[in-house]
Amino acid sequence: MASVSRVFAVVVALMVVMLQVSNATVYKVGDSAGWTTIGNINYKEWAATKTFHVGDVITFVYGAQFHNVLRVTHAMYRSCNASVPLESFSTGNDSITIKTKGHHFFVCGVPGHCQAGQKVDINVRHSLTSPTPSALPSPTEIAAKTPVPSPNMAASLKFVKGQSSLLGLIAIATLVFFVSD
Ligand SMILES: [Cu+2]
Repeated sequence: MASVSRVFAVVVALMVVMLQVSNATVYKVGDSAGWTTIGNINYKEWAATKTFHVGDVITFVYGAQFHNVLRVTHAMYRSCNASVPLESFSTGNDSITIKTKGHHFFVCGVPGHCQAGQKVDINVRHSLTSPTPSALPSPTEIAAKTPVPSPNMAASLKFVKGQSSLLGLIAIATLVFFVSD
């Protein structure tokens, strides 16, 4: 029984990870045009059609000899002053995972490019990982009600904590079903 529980705990943990991975969206900035000054791409318009979430990946594809990607503050974004960037990327194929809510400002640091419109504001309004403790019983409550069969099961319960409410609910429901079996 204990070994079966252990295997099941691992399966549930993997399931949660896979669900979370499948929820993350990869956005290529500028779509087929990429990160460029050619064609006067309106990156503000591009971003306005998207709903970004924490965990999504923003990809900048460009000729590394022509452009770069600098993460900057709002003030630097507005004034196109990229002299002290927060982060810089220059491979020509840069994937940046959005880890927090709010605005993420990026500009091209090549002189004149930001002024020409090569700048984008990634605004994350919602968060997939924000915990909603009131929406469902906490893992500790469930653990208190049912005997914990193995340390791994306890670890997986802890793992579930902090995931989105839906994923957490699925995992906890599955665990409860199994434990009460
Ligand atoms: Cu550029």
